[in-house]
Amino acid sequence: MTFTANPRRTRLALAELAPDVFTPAPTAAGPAAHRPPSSRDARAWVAEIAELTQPDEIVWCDGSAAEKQRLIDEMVAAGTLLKLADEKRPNSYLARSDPSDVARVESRTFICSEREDDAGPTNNWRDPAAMRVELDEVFSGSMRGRTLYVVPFSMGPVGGPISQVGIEITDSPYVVVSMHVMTRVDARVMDLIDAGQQWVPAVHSVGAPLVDGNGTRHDDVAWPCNEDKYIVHYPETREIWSYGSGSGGNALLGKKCFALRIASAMGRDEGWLAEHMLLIRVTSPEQRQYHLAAAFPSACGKTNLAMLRPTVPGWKVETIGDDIVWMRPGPDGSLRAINPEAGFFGVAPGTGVETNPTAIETLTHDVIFTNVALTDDGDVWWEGLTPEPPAHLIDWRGDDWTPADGAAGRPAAHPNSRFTVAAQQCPTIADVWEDPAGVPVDAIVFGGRRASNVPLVAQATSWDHGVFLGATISSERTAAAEGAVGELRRDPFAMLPFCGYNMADHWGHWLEVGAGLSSERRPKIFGVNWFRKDADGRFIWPGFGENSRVVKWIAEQIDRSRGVRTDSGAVTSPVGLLPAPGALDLDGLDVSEADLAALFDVPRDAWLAETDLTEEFFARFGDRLPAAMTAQLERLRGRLA
Ligand code: GTP
Ligand code: SPV
Ligand code: MN
Repeated sequence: MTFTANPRRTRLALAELAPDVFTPAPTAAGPAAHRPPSSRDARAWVAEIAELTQPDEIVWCDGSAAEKQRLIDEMVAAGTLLKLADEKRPNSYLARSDPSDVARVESRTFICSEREDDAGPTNNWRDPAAMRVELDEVFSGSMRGRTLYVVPFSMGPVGGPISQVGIEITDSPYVVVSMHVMTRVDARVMDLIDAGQQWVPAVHSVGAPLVDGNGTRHDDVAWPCNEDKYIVHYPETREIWSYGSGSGGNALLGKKCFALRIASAMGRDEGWLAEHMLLIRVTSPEQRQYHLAAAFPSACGKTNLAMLRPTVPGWKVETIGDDIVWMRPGPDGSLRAINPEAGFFGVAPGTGVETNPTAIETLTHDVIFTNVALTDDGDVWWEGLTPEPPAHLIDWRGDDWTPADGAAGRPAAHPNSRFTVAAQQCPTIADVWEDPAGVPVDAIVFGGRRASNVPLVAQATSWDHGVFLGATISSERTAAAEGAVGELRRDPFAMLPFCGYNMADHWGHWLEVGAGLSSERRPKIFGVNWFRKDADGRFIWPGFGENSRVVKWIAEQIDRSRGVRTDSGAVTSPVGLLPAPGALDLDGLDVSEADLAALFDVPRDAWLAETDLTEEFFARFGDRLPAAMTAQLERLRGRLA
């Protein structure tokens, strides 16, 4: 393969893919420091990393089924994967991680921009030059005795106008196989890179060389990792370096590292958005279609809403994505969205026939499970899969487990145990899910896990108000990252751990992108909260399939904004528009008047107290805070007063 940069060839290929809807935006606007290193030589880079990490061999991956099976067979032989019973769960496997390597490590996630201010107060900033020196040391010889895999991948359909490409180098076959499922690993990516397309280099090592400094070879373990971890991003040069973890977002670098942290910085420079959102197509009984993108923090219900099975008769929801959405203004003034991923890395606990039957159907074959429990007949189990646990299990650590252990507070599956499965297997996947030009977004939804204060649903009164709703999300912490579960924290745009630049600039960028959309096609913005509790700690709203009632109201509000419906669907409140009496379809639902009132209660004193906390939070951003956010806060106070 020759290596000549020919950007024009790529441009033409991209435009051909979606000629009517989209012409690719020019790349590399902005200051020189932000210019992507599109001319970086991929093969020289691989050689350089191999020189640094000293693997035994280098394998270039092509994304083929044969390659995947070969790696799986090797991992089964090595004890990294356990094959599940074929008659129960064909072509499916269980991985048990090291007990210390079960979730994202936010405290070891770094944004290394030239200036600290560009990372902002919500990120761990490190000086890029100092970090490069540190990482050179850390990665030196880190792959001794192992194989270095070169994984060329595309986020979004290969060559699509909203898509991006990268190469992950990793010494973990579990990561390679997971990348096969979660991204498009494809040899054609090298053609795009050779043609001059910008690409993201991503280096990953589990940090467990098999040959030590003295040249002595050690046996491998089932889940190699290192106590010392680094998840490092250089947003300006679009580089990722990850060390010490084999787990999820720490190691599958196409996901949070690229598709959110690096892509958000690309989007800032190039006029688009990379968000922690699900994406669905909703169809009404009248066959009208709506596309919704919804941001919720980790383990707060994106997969559930992405696979929603409506309880409201005649309504249909189809899945496009469950974790990440890239959105670009289209030439018609709409905001067009794709799911850049190719699979789901979903939370297992709580996934059952009652809560998410679509996921259960998706998981019947060809799944990699991580840290769930093993049944005596070679299948998997986790809390919430069935109402009653089996009498005996092997838990996620590989130990015997009985329901008595569960009662004693030792779950059989880790709370952040996950399934990795191809999106194509989802029975509700939309036929447009791989459209390179994306779908036009009609509504953007922000949500969090809030036991109090935040109503079931509220509509923003303007784009700016919607950005304010996103900026002020707070949510109770979940097991998706290290930290105290249940503690309330600010999670603006559900992007707190994922924004690759100053969060206040992110809000400013949203304001700007919104202003550039046509007023008819600009999405409407909503806030939702499925998690409100009563005094006894019970969820007031039944949630799951019943969330379709809220989705229906959102769709009808879009109809109203377009003059398709002329009835009045909303009443004002200090925090936004709430469903007018009777406008939220509660037909056939057993919810008391008192509960309904509690779901929409906006307690004035508690909200005034929240505005004080918001003011404190906003103050952390100093003069980077957009004036529109302060104005929205003052207006909210005015409405509460
Ligand atoms: P990441 O993959 O970590 O980004 O998270 P996600 O947002 O996709 O998480 P997921 O959808 O898997 O969230 C699962 C958790 O949310 C489980 O604990 C579910 O029980 C809970 N959940 C989802 N929808 C609802 C709902 O409508 N009501 C209630 N009470 N819980 C819900
Ligand atoms: C999340 O934590 O938001 C996830 C899982 O989606 S991980 O990919 O591990 O970040
Ligand atoms: Mn996520």
